[in-house]
Amino acid sequence: MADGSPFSTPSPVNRNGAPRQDASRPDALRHDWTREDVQALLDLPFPELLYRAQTAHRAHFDPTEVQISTLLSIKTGGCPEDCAYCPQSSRHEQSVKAERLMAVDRVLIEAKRAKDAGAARFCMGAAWRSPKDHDLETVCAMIEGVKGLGLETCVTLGMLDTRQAHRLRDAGLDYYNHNIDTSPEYYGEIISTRTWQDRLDTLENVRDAGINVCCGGIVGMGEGEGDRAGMIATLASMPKHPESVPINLLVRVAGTPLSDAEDVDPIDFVRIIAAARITMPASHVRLAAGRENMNDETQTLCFLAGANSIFYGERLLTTPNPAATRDRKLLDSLGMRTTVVSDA
Ligand code: SAM
Ligand code: DTB
Ligand code: SF4
Repeated sequence: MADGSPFSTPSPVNRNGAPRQDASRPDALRHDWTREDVQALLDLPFPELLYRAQTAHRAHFDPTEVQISTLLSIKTGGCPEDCAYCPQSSRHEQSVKAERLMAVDRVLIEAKRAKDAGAARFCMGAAWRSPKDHDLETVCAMIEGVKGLGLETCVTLGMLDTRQAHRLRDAGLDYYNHNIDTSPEYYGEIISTRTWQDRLDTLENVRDAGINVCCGGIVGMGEGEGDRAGMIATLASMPKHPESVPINLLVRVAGTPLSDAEDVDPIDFVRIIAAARITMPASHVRLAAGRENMNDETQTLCFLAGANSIFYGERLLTTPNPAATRDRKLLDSLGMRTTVVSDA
């Protein structure tokens, strides 16, 4: 019987080989995405891929709305890990100057500034392999203070054990960011001082403590297309999808081993955003680092492919991000708005 006849059983894949969405349950979340499934999405004709991504996006979100988060590096540089992309590793020939953990009152001044500029979430990053107990107490005081301003909180502090995850939960932490960065197969090419399993263990500790998970990765580190599919499949087959999925375009920093990494084709980057949106339809997909080197047209395609979150403000952790005025102008020109923050 010809495909498409009302009497035929629908094939589990469409004519391009991509898995079909179950039309009777358009909102159902799948947790069994394989690398091949994701590759089939990446291989779709671009208009088909974007249509699928927009359909998934609209089933869960208002496509004109963008969540905005502001980043602050609360402990910069001097990190003992050797992540090849990162300017904060002390193992690279050149790295940013190591600083001490910021004082709580200085962090709160920055958080208030971010709130006044319209951020909904304040994300604090520390260049640690894992936090020491007395530093964790200071971070907990930051979390309590930032929440008191009416902002959502996110921290990224490296590896956590169960006890540390519970301590952060008790301080009221909303999100923990811990990226898988790439595929399991490529991980060892990028980082040698910890394992893929270390990463998964921390994610499990965070999840079990009841904290929302922010987990994504980086595109542009010399990985193959299969690694990109493997990264998205890993995220999308977690028992619960990360609530936030940051997709970073590598920021190439002089002195890091990846300073000369090849350019990423912008359309390939948009395809990754679309695959994240289709496979994790109810999650916020963040167009994260790398926007400073992206034109407005590519960013617009990312929004059309389902990105609904950005980092907002002149700095990421140690590198520049587009000026707030440029972002406002872009969002205004697209008729898009940012998620409103309620007052504390
Ligand atoms: N030290 C902690 C850790 O790695 O878990 C937290 C801070 S670390 C800077 C947070 C994330 O920033 C990394 O996992 C990586 O995904 C991202 N990142 C770091 N350097 C980057 C770069 N040059 N370009 C894009 N993303 C980067
Ligand atoms: C994420 O996925 N990207 C952010 C945040 N989580 C912590 C960090 C981007 C860092 C880019 C390089 C820098 O500014 O140092
Ligand atoms: Fe350290 Fe995090 Fe940078 Fe890796 S990504 S070197 S763990 S700060």
